[in-house]
Formats: sequence, structure tokens, C-alpha cells
Amino acid sequence: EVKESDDPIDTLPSSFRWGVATSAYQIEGAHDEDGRTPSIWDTYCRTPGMVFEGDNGDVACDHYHRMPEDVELIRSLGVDTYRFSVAWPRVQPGGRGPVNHAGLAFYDRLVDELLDKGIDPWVTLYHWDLPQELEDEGGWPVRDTAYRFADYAMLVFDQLKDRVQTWTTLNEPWCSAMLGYAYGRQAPGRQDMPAAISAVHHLLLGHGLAAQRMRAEAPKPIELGITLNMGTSDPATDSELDVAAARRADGLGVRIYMDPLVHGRYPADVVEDLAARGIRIPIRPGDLSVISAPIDVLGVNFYSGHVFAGTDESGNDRDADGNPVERAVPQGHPVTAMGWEIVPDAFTRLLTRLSEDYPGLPMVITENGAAFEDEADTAGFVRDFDRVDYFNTHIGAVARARQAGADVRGYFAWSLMDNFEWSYGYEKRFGIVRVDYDTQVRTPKQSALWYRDTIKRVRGH
Ligand code: PNW
Repeated sequence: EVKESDDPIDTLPSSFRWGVATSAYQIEGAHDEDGRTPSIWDTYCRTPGMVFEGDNGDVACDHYHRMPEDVELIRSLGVDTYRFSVAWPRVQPGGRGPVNHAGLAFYDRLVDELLDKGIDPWVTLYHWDLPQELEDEGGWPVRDTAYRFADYAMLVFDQLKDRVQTWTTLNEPWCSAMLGYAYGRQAPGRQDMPAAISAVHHLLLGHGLAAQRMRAEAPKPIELGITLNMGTSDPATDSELDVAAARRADGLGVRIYMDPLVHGRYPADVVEDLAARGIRIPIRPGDLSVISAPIDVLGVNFYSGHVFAGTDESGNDRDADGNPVERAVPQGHPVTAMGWEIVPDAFTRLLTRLSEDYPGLPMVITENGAAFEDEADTAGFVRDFDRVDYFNTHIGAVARARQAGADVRGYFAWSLMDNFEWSYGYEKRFGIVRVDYDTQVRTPKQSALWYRDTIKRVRGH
């Protein structure tokens, strides 16, 4: 008798969807070709001190010129879907006005190439590259940007809707709003909490406006959603201050997005916390019904889980500005090269929690992965067993969440290949394929081989 496998991954169904993911600015390069204009990331990269070693995405992985070769690489991994993003400043330079056919043609060719190789395209419309002109007019804190986004989305949708079935409006609005407008750690680098909260609302509004129009103009049923980066927010102790800090972190990390999207209202405690800081969400009548237009799939990006304390190291519960303290407390778990703690168990808890609090919404893991200090041998091969272990434990965590009732339908490894890791430049490598930035040679790492074999095994049972 054959002993049944006790690997949770073997409980995933053969119909489970497997993919790899990238984003436009992180891989494409060709920053000034075929009519592309600068985005907030081109500007941010050129601002001294913002990006590690002054790196930028001018060349990146040169994917714009190597696309057919890269699609062949994706095919060789045995995945069924490729998640990529469209660069707004290629398709609609400056962020308004008519379509730029030369820029849009790239995605047309990419989609055809994928379909030709039997790979489903999954299009993300916005992965952080706002046209600089729109930022100059105020960016996401300004309401008009939501309408500009919906117009742009329709330019892409109209061109690709005959061949693309699965669409994500926004990637990680938390990063756009908080890292971009509150903490200044990503483009456009502003540090203005009220502006960031306005950005949250206008990102959600842009999502809803685009979703409504796409649905109305879809020639056939589409699978439409949004991708959020989420984690767990646990209190460091049972103390009232720590519990409140964890609740606030969860409020701004998960519920300020999920509640309006699913229930059509902002969470009362979040609205109250913001009001106490003199911050108002700029809601207008009708916005919440736009934002809660039904979606078919929730994209979940998971990297880590966090524990919060409501006091700083000296025991104060207020910061210098008089705002309540939320301090992430490291738990001593092993960390990735990003310093992010490795907590697969938190992944299971996040997914089961989402399925309980927001039932009936199918989920796909649109990103999960890790940066490690890779070392390539002379042939360019990386024996990244730490990354294999990360994938193994985290895909296992997804399988356990499914067993506990979470409706998770697929998993995308972040990322297809090493690429421009935003403020960390090319220093941090998330790829399952190594990129030699001198030669642009791509070499699948051990983790790519493991991923391919795992997919094959799950498909075959
Ligand atoms: C995601 N955080 O960003 C992005 O979608 C990718 O483009 C990026 O390369 C990847 O994760 C790895 O960083 C995140 O601070 C950035 O919690 C920051 C956080 C989470 C996700």
C-alpha cells in the first residue's frame, strides 16, 4: 500500500491555477521609447537619495525588447497564467487624451505571444506607475485622478478584451497611498497623512469606476478584481494599548479597503481614529456604491505578518505629533533579505480570516515570494534552497487555509525574474529566475525548477 502524502500541497486540486507575476516598471526598461512619458517612478528614481545606489528602471530587465524570449521562459516553467501590468504612461502618455498606439501595441503583442504558447494573460492595469503629469496636478489625493484612471483603463480594456479574460484594476493601493503619500518611502515620496487617506479613497473610487465600465463593455464574462497586500496584525500583549494598536494597523491595512469594497462602507473605528487626528475621508454621495461594485476575485499579496505594540521603547503611547503609537515588534523569526519575518502560519490565518469576514469572495494569491542573498555559480545557477523552503511552506500554508474552508483558487510566485525592487533598486532579488544585469542572461534558479516540478505533481494527481 502506498502511504498517502502528508504534504499539504498534495491536497491542492489539479484545477488549481499556477502562475508567475511581474510589473511593468520593474522589468520593461525602454523608458523613453515609442512615446512613453515619465511616471512618478522615473521622477522618484532621479531624486537623489530615494533609491538604493541611484538605480532606476530605464533598462531594468530589458523585457520590452526581449518579450518573446521571456514568454518562452514562462512557458518552460509550466505555469498556466502570467500576471503582468500595463504601463499607463506608455498607453496614454501624460495620463489623459487619446491612446498611444505604439505603446499599446507592445501589450497586444505580449498577449498574442502568451496565447500562442498556451499561457493565460492576467492583466493588472495599475502597478504604481502614475503618469508624472497627473502627479503634478495633485496625484491620487486629488479626485480627478480616479476618473483619469477609469478612462485609461478603458483604453486598455477595449484593445485587449477580446483576448484577456482576467483583470486586476489596482495592485496594492496600501503601498500607493501609504508608502507613496504618508511615509515617503515610494514614489511620489510625500509625507502627508491626510493626503494619503484621500489617496486611499480615490484609488478605491478609480477601481470602482473602472470596474463598472469594464463590466458594462465586456463582450463576454470577465473575471475582475483588485489586488491588496495584506498580513496579520496581532497585539504584542493583551494590554489595551497593544490591542488598540493592532486594531488600528488592521484597520488601515485590511479593513479600510475590504469593507468599502465588499460591504460598501468604511469601518466606523477607522473613521473615528482618523477624525481624532483631524482627518476626513473625502466621500461624496454615491461613491460607496461605485466602490462596492461586485468583483469576481480578490487578489491577495502576502509577504509577512506583524505584531504591534501601542507604546514606543520608552513606554509612551503618543508620538511626537501626539498621534497614537503603533510599533511593529519583531518576533525573532528568521527573516528574508528584506528583513521581513518568515511566518507561513500567518498566511493561513490571514486567508481563513478573510474567508470568514468577507465570505463568498474567491481569492487568488497574486503575489508571494521572498528576496534572499543569492549566490550564482560560474554558470549563473543559484541554489536558492532558502527560497524553495519559503515557497514550500507558504504554498503549504495556502493549502491548509483551503482545508479550513478558504476559497483560494490559485497562486502566483513573485517574481518571474529578478527585477527593479523599487526603493531597493537591483540589490534585492525576488526572482525564481536569475537575471545577470550585465548580460541580461536569464537563468532559472533551483526554486524555478522546484516550482515547475511542484506544479506538475499537483496537476497530475
Ligand atoms: C509588493 N510592505 O510590494 C509589490 O507588489 C511588488 O511590486 C514588489 O516587488 C514586492 O511586493 C516585493 O516587495 C510591497 O512594506 C512593498 O509591506 C512593500 C510592502 C508590501 C508589498
